[in-house]
Parts: sequence; C-alpha cells; structure tokens
Amino acid sequence: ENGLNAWLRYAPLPRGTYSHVSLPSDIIALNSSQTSPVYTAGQELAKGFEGIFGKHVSVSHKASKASSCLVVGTIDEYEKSYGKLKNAPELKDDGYWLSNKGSTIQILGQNERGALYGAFQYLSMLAQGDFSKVAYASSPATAARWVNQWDNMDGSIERGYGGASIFFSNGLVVDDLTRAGDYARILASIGVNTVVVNNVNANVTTLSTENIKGLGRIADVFRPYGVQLGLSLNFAAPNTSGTAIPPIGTYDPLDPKVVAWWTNMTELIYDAVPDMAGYLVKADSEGQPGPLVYNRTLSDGANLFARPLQPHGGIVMFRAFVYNLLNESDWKADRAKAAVDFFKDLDGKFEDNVVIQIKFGPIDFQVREPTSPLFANLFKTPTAIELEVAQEYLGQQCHLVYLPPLWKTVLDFDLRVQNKPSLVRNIISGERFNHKLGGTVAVVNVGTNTTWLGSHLAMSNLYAFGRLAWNADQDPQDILQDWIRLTFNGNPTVVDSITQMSMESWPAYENYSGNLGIQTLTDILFNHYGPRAASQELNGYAQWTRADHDSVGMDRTLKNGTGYSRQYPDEIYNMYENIDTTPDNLLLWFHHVNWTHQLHSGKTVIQHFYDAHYDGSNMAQTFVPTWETLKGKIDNERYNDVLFRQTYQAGHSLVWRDSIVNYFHNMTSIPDKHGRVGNHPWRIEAEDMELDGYKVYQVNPFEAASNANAIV
Ligand code: BDP
Repeated sequence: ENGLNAWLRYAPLPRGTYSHVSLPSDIIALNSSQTSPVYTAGQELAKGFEGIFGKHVSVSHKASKASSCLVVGTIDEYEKSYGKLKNAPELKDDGYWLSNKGSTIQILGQNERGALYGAFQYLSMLAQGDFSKVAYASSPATAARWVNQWDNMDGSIERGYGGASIFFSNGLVVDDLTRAGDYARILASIGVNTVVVNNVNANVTTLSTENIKGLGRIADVFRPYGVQLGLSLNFAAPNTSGTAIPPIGTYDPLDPKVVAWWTNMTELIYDAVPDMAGYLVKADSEGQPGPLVYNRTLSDGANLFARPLQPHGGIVMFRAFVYNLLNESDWKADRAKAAVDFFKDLDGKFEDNVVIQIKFGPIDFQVREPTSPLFANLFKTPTAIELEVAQEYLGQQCHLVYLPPLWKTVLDFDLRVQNKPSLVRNIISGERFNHKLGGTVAVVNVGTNTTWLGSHLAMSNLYAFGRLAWNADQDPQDILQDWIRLTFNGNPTVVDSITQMSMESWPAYENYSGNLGIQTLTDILFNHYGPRAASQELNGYAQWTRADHDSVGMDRTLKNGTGYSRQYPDEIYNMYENIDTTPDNLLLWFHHVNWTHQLHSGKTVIQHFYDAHYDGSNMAQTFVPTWETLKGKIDNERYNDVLFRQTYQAGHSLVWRDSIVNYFHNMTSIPDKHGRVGNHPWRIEAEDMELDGYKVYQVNPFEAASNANAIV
C-alpha cells in the first residue's frame, strides 16, 4: 500500500457482504480500439470485478443481447445495436447514464469519456460495498475541469512537495511515461479532463521540436483515459531562441509577424497533439512577459492565442493573477484590488474561447480570503475558479489540511450581482451569465513519490477537487467519506477517525496560523511554510497585516481605506464596508482596529489571537491519538507513514502557536488573560542540555524558537 493506486485500489470486500449480489456475466465495451476511453472502461471494470470480488469477467466488444451483461459505451453506439433507449436522458458533454435496474447494466456516456466516468462511478459504488439499484443521469457542472501542474523542464516542480516531475527531466519529456498514464487514470476517475503539464512560469524550450514530439507522447498516454493535454505558454516565446520556430525579434501581440508565429506554432503543436485542450497563460505577472510590455491590453494578449486555437476547438485559460509591485508610501495601494482593476474594463473584449482563470481569493491561496470580486465583474466573459491542491501556504503536505470546507466558502458564496442570487459555483458553471464555457481548476503538483502528493492524507484534496468540479453542490464530508472507504476501508473506526481529523484540520490550521482574515502569517518572502509574521510587512507586494503596538488589520473600506470593498456588488459591499456586519473571520481583512476591539464573539482581537493559537495547536495534538485508533485496522505501511506526519504536525503547530503569540505579545504588551503566553514552566530548552555533537544556533525569525535558539 504505497499509495500509487490512490483511491482505485479495488481491494477485496469481505466475502459475506455480497453473497446476495449477482455480478454480470460479461462486459461489453462498445469500442475495440485500445486508445478509446470506452475500451479503457471495459478493462477497468474487469479489473474492478477481479479485485473487489475475485471474479473474472471477460470483456468483449460486440453488442450481444445476452442477459445479465454489462454494456458500456456511448449512447449513440448503444442505440445502434440495441435500439432507442426508453426515456433517453438529457446529458451535457462528458455526462453519463448509469442503470443497474434492468437485467442489463447500462453505463452510457454522452461521449466516450462520459462512458468511462460512468464506469468509474459504478466501480466506486461497488468498491464501497454499495449495491443499491440506481438509474440516473449525471453531467458535469463545469466544462473545463483542469489541473495545472507547475512542472519545470529540468524536472523540478514549483511548489511541489511530492518529488520530481513525472513529465520532464533534464530539459526533455521523460522516456518512461508510465506514471503519466497512471496519473491520467486517477484523474479520469474523478472527472478531470485536462492536465496542463508545464509550469505557468513557462520555459520556452517546452516548444522545441523535440519537446513538441514529447508532448505528443504524453497526450498518447493520456488519451485512453479521456484526458487532454494543455500547455502553459511563455508570452515572449517568439522573441526567444530554443523553440521549433526561429525568433523574430518581437512578441508584440498586434504585430502580424507575431500573429503568424503563434499560428504556425499552434499548428505544429496540433500536428503532434490533435486533441490538445488549449493554452494556459500567465502574462504580466511576477516578472513574466506580457502584452503590457508593448502597451497592448491583456485582452489583446489573450486573443493572440485564442484565434489560432479556434479551428481546433481549443480554449485559452487566461489567468487573472496580474498585479504590480506596490508603492509602499501609498497606503491606499492594495494588491487585492489588482485583478478587478486590470480586467473589469476588458469584459466583452475577449474572443469567445477565452476563459478568465481566477484564484479563489484576491491575494494568493491564503488560509482564508473573501471571494475574489472579479467573479462579480465579468458578465460577457466566462470564468474559471483556480484552487490549489498543492498546500503552498497551508502546511505543504506536512500538515493535514482538508481543503474543501475552505473552497466551499467561495464556491457557495452569493455575490448578489444585481441583487440576484449569484453563487460563485453558478457563475463558473456558466449558468448565471449564460456561458457554455466555464471551469474549475486546481494547481496539483503531483510528483514521482508513490503517494503522488508526498502524503497519503493529502490525496483527499485531489479526490474532492474532482468531485466538486463535477458538482460543487456536494457536502465535503460526504465526499471525504467516499475517499476514506476507497483509500483505506469501510471500518467504522477508520471512517470516523479520519473524518474527524480531516474536518477539524482546516479550522485547526487557521487557528494556529493566521486569524480573523489577517492571512496565513507564513514566511511570505521565501518558502511560504513556517511562521514569520513580520515578513508580511517586509514584502513589497503586501503590507497587509498593518500591525503595530496599538492596532492591526488592513482598512479596505471605501470610506477610510483602500476602497477594495467597493469592488463587490452593493449588498456585499455594504456588508463588508460596515464593521458591524463584517463577519469576525474576515474582520482584519477589511478593517483596521485596536487590538482591544471587541469581536462579535465578545472577545478582544488580541485575546482571540492567543486563544485561537492554543485551541488550534491543542486540536493538532489530538490528531495523533485519533490516528492511533487505526492501528491494526489499516495496513502498517500507511499507518506508520501518517503517524510520523501527524506527530510532526503536532510539534510544528506548537512552533506556530508560540511564534505568533510571542510576536504579537511583544508588539502589543497586552497580557494573555489566561497567563499562557511566554509561560512554560515545564519546558526544557534544548540548548540548556548537555550537547553531544549538536551546536546551538540563533533562529531567524527569533520568535520561531523558544529563547530564539535551536540546536543542529
Ligand atoms: C504563487 C506562487 C508562485 C506561483 C504564483 C502563480 O508562490 O510560485 O508562480 O503563485 O500562481 O502562489 O503564478
């Protein structure tokens, strides 16, 4: 149990549990081509029956009327052989019909990929021991369900915590793409239809002649799973050597030479990858080149790529993560405002196949952010939400943080555009503003580690991402429990314990990292990992804690602050503009208050900081004994691996707690009502012990170690 099969283990069910169930005698997969997702579905179903029930069921590809068989295929193929379906279901692209009510089990897709999704869904039921009779249609909410890998050509992964790239090494596409195929399999099982394989900070050499061939090979191993390839582009590629087309000395998006260059490049790519999904573009952001360099607009930039993609049905995901270094003397400067400032006036200027990809909050994957107001400012342009399965600011897979409850604060948020219901999930699905396109995207940095993400438990986030991309109106806890049963087993202690830890994990992390909307308080300058409250003020892109001896928080009101609140529609603007109606958990995002300001909860801000840090780290301590209830109920390999990580998290949560409470205690000189801060009567400092082979060193930031010292 090294994690490689993720939730697709097809572990045997206890024998007695299915004696009453009649299994199909044959699988009929209505396509015999090995690259077809329908063919894959047949193979996968056979594998599932073998694993779960120890039963060999043979797969054939010719329609037959034999009773008690399972038929998987597209609706069209099915109807050719079996006649019109009664009550043919309404399906969107990639949707499926699943029925095990009649004598024949039907798994029928609107397209081939849909059939495979239906097969995985059926297998998920069986693997969980669910033999209920069902007959229903299911279609995805968002058309683009993409993952973004931030893989570099040298094999490293930006913000990756699970080993090296499964796609690239030494500047080239790797020879052995077995893991890429395995990845496509687990992604298909949760309905993900595209992988952007290279970093948004794109290296031009991805477009070399040799690498374009390599991309073709990646697409070949994706194709049987219905997964398409997407590509991040470097805007300046036409002006750079190293690609398949010689440089032309400019990358001005309105220059006809540049237009021709990208048109030719797009043709070359489609020659190698005829079903490429499209491009992902990070432009004019964090040092990346873009159209603004030539005084062109961001829409000029997006359309440059959209047009050559149109004949191929491809789309451009154009990222809204565009912002500038702030002028530190301008106290109204506010990075949170950047996306709306840059994109609002461009609404209506994009080609039809452009989707604006928006991070869930206006800053950058923090532990809590308000919903990005850009979702409420684009009406003529489809949008996609960008989530991060990679726990960049959230413990980097060394801490258990089950993210869907955080994502749901945004997906379910009602922006009240024109005073009408406007849930983010209905905006990105295209429903609210009538778009066919829309998307749910996650940054997922899997690597060569057999656990994929570097941690077994972190995989619940990937699983839940796919499930929510399919249908965001699902309960994170229900999704989690499916994942637990599939990944471990259905033992009630196993399900209950992992549910408890996971559901408590985001609140715990928020409590011991950054509270009341102040953001995560990690080191923001370098690694985004451990505590470093001061760094928020040292960052030229930030200055967002605005903390001093007396007060804290960033005033983003229109009346007295940066005016960010006004980027929301009226009802939401009014809620955040007014301190009385701003929820406590975002107070410091929107308002600057005294440390002694009283929250709705009745506590002062500073006392809340102290209490939350103790509560959160206390909670993290409980994850260890909770996990220990699983000994003997799951395999030892994963038991020990997770135990090690939970023990680490318990310890690191104390480092977080002490670091943050000491920092603000020093700053404010306000005592903790409960006398805990700085008071550790039982603690023995490592540096006070007799050291053999260890040296004492001073920790920076000082507050991240007791007495500012650690030993190495
Ligand atoms: C930040 C990451 C950085 C990414 C950037 C992005 O720290 O590595 O390049 O976002 O999303 O969160 O483009």
